[in-house]
Amino acid sequence: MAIKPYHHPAAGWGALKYVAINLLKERVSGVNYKSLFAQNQPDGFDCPGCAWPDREHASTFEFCENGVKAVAAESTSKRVTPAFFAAHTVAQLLEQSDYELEQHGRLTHPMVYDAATDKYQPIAWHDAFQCIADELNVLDDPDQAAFYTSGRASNEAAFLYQLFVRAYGTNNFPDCSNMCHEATSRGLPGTVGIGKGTVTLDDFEHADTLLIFGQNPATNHPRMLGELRECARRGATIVSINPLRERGLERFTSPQHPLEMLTMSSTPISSMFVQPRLGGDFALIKAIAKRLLELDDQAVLIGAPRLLDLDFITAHTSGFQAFARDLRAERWPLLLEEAGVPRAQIEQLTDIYIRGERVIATWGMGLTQHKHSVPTVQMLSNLMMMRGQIGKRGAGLCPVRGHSNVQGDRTMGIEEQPTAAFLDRMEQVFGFAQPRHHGHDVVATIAAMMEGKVKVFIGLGGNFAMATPDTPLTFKALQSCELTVHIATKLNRSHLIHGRKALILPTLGRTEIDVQNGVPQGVTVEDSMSMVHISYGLNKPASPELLSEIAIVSHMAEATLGTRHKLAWKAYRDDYACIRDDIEKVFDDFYDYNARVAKPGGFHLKVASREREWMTSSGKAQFVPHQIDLDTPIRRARARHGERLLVMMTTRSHDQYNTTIYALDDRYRGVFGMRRVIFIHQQDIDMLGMKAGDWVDVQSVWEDGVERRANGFMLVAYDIPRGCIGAYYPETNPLVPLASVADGAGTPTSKSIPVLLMPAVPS
Ligand SMILES: Nc1nc2c(c(=O)[nH]1)N[C@H]1C(S)=C(S)[C@@H](COP(=O)(O)OP(=O)(O)OC[C@H]3O[C@@H](n4cnc5c(=O)[nH]c(N)nc54)[C@H](O)[C@@H]3O)O[C@H]1N2
Ligand SMILES: Nc1nc2c(c(=O)[nH]1)N[C@H]1C(S)=C(S)[C@@H](COP(=O)(O)OP(=O)(O)OC[C@H]3O[C@@H](n4cnc5c(=O)[nH]c(N)nc54)[C@H](O)[C@@H]3O)O[C@H]1N2
Ligand SMILES: [Mo]
Repeated sequence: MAIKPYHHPAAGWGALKYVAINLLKERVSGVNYKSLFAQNQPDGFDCPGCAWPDREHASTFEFCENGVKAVAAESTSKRVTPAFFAAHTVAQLLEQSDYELEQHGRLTHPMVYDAATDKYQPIAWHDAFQCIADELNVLDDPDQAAFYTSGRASNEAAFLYQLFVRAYGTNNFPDCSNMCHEATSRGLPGTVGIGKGTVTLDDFEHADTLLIFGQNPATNHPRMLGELRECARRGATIVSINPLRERGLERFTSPQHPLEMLTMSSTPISSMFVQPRLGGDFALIKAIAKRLLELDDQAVLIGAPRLLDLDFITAHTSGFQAFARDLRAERWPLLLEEAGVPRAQIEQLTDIYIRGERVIATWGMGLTQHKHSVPTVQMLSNLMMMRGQIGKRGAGLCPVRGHSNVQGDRTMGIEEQPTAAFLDRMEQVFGFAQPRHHGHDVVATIAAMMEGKVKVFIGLGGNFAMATPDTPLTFKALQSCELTVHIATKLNRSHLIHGRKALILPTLGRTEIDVQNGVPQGVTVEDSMSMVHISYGLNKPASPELLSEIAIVSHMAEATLGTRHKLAWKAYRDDYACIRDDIEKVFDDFYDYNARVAKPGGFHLKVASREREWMTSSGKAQFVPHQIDLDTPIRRARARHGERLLVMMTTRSHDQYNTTIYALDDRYRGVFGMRRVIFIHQQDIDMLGMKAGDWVDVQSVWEDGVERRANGFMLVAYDIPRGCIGAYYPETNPLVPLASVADGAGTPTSKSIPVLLMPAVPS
């Protein structure tokens, strides 16, 4: 265990060394090395690492540490076999850490829980499907079941899953997106009409200014750094807006550029770092908008060129007057206090924004996991609309998604609030009535389980128990279910926190060859920039028993629905092209689907806002004013506890993929061999009367009388604003109250939890 500040550029030799030492030699002796080079190639597989797109002409291997880790984790030679389960009770497995559970390797056989022995035992696939069907068919109401999706599921699997679930009769589709970019998906339709980003990679080649909000790309989207490198070398201005000064956004050595590697040189990435308080982005963005309006007023007075893009505002938007009125009325002191950024820096940032002819704003979890995330995303679109920075080359909105197909899953109908138009179309194509009332998202699903209203949980991938908030409560919720089912590649804690009956159904990963009827099948995904492409696995499946997600979903559907609906489940699983044929019938934008994905690079799905078509009720892009919320749980908690009240963000370390812990280091933040740390300002450590290296317990401050604690974290002095602290997820999820969600999106507020720190009680 050590804390050693990192002074090198991101990526470079550090990344190569990690891969060489930790992965290739020791952990994944069985990996098909070829597969590491086939990621994101026209004839290879889509990297399961993240949703950052690839250059269409990707023909050379792009080295990405994240991608290598994801592929290696899936290609491990270790196996979780029936013998493994026979040797461990569930109670014994629960003693192991998430890191240890991950290390056991790939699941090989369908397993069913046996309460008498507290062990999982093998079950025949047919019996597993029958068990699911029996449980689903005895429920009083289809709404008593919930169907979770994690964002690795392919378009085809997701489409079949929603078809099955809607035929069964519910819209209960909690998905990982509910915890991720939901604020983007709910916020953007109100301003620009569609909940997706407006840029493609081509725009990165033309942008002169990039604003990076709340993202840590060196860890989470390393290939994005390659794009930022090119932008920086062209002279574009890159501003990093993040309470943490992320080392990975300072300098970057590109593994793609041998000279840079050999000379150990690097490219500076961000030219300016702005460090708002946690959740301060809303006020910061609004402050920039206000400053811009003030400068435009001055320009009018002196007869200088206008700073607002009046042509755009007039031709394309509605609501500007009301928005401007609200900006003028907003108080500077409140904006400054809330943003936590000095006025001089806000002015500097406004100047940078105004100088930009072509500006891209990107954002990640730093914007989307707060109470006011929907207003924040909308304020950012307002700001971009003021200067017409949407729907032109080199400019636009760029939410950077996480899971490699999380955007595609939503496109395919994994949506607890489906539109009437979509359901009408489903009804037309498939000829049966669709459930019309909205279903449960993640948080509502947990609440419904607690109330006994959801009794069956089926998870298509993911790790529901660990990814969700309020861990002890979520555990109880899952344990109160009649049946829990997990379709998974690797063992995780969700499989151990089970209902009265429980199944683990092992499936093929994206890197594996999926042969149906003697023909290798491809599946398609949509990346963060709406490019749809096909992916073919290359590795031998981890076990001959594995079924593809598509096969599992179609068998569950057949067993459950019987002859109730005439759906072509067998044809779908025999030839995935048949699924795409039906997807095309439901979504016009997928015309000629099979032909178009067969082309290298695939195709771009139309995003109306990118073309300045506004799918809002007014038919125009909409300015939406928002005020600072003065009555929040955090403000109330601060009123009670004063400066001892700290706001905590939960984030990812370098060596984890969401709930999967690959290793215990966070290289760029200088943390080695440990995860239970708290990043905190030195003056806050002093304020607490403690020292860096001291151990603390954390307690959240919420208003329901429930004690939420996470114990045993070491204080690490860090460059983070006062009053704000950071720690890793999922260890800190017990601190996130289930009811603490983003207004209008339901996303757990994982980046702003009011907490108190106290000296650790030795256990
Ligand atoms: N290696 C790896 N890759 C991944 C993942 C992984 O776990 N590991 N996860 C995938 C998934 S599902 C996702 S969604 C993405 C997540 O990728 P990111 O969006 O980068 O998510 P986080 O690591 O949670 O970090 C968010 C960043 O936001 C900053 N931040 C926190 N609060 C605030 C705030 O209030 N304002 C601002 N401006 N910044 C803030 C943090 O300091 C941190 O730098 O990555 C994907 N890729
Ligand atoms: N406190 C806090 N909580 C958070 C976040 C945060 O920043 N802070 N981030 C949130 C975000 S952005 C997200 S996206 C969620 C992530 O939530 P999830 O998507 O539910 O979690 P993952 O850890 O990505 O899921 C990993 C598991 O998926 C399974 N798996 C992997 N590949 C495949 C596959 O190809 N098929 C199938 N069927 N299974 C597979 C493996 O069994 C693995 O153990 O967590 C959220 N939770
Ligand atoms: Mo995510």
